Amino acid sequence: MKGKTAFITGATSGIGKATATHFAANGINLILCGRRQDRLDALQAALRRHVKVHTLNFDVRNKEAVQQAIAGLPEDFQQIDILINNAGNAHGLDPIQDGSTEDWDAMLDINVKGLLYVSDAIIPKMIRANSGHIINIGSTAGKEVYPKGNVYCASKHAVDAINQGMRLDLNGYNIRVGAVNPGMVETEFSEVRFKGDADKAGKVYQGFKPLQAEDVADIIHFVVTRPYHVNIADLVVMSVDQASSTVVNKK
Ligand code: NDP
Ligand code: 8X3
Repeated sequence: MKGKTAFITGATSGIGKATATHFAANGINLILCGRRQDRLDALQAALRRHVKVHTLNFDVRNKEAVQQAIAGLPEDFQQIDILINNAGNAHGLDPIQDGSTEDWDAMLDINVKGLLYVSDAIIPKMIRANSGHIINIGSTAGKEVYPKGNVYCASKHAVDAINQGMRLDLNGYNIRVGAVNPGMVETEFSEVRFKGDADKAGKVYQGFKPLQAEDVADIIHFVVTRPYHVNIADLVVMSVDQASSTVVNKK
């Protein structure tokens, strides 16, 4: 993998940032994406002593911005060997009858359509190269539905379906496609879900040992470093304290 290039969406925080850091330590060049430029700059400054790093600032909901950013990549970063479709979040945790249509739009536009826009711009490059690896970050929320999870779970079930669809349609092009589906990971995820309410967000991870972003990054690195003929198609990972979306051994 040393010397290959990875394109990571949602690299400014959590799983994406930890994956970027892990990849850099292992010699993988990086295209880091997100909307918070200060964080992209700080990460680039920290990692460029190890590998080549390019940053792209776009909102995955903006199809034209996604296309322009990827079309304008400098020569050195034109070949993308690994795509980590990671950008995403939950917005709200409400019964369907009380849900906000703005939250629903955000989750479907970012987690589903944004993932598709980025993939649409990168898959042709991989087909031309007859090589590539796409990792879609799903969730246990894409494997089961939990109370009040409604639309977030729907968005992650869509990621599960898209992952399977990509693998079927790209069969024959020598492109690996797989999903990594984590359970609860202690990142900024719950702060976003609860719209900045740090107390509420903190409580989600109290009383048990949740996964850390670095745990997931380590697994993603394992997935990309298997021999090329080995494609990890679908992987679910949870804390030892978690058995399902609703069964968590909290003290
Ligand atoms: P974080 O909130 O820590 O990170 C989310 C990342 O997504 C940020 O880098 C953010 O960057 C980016 N992002 C969000 N919205 C947009 C947008 N509209 N355009 C571009 N980038 C965007 O959460 P996690 O690291 O936990 O989440 C990463 C992925 O993992 C998500 O897909 C999430 O659903 C999934 N996941 C998380 C779990 C958890 O418990 N934490 C468990 C299972 C899956 P910026 O704001 O700078 O744009
Ligand atoms: C994030 C994990 O349990 O909040 O995908 O859905 S959960």
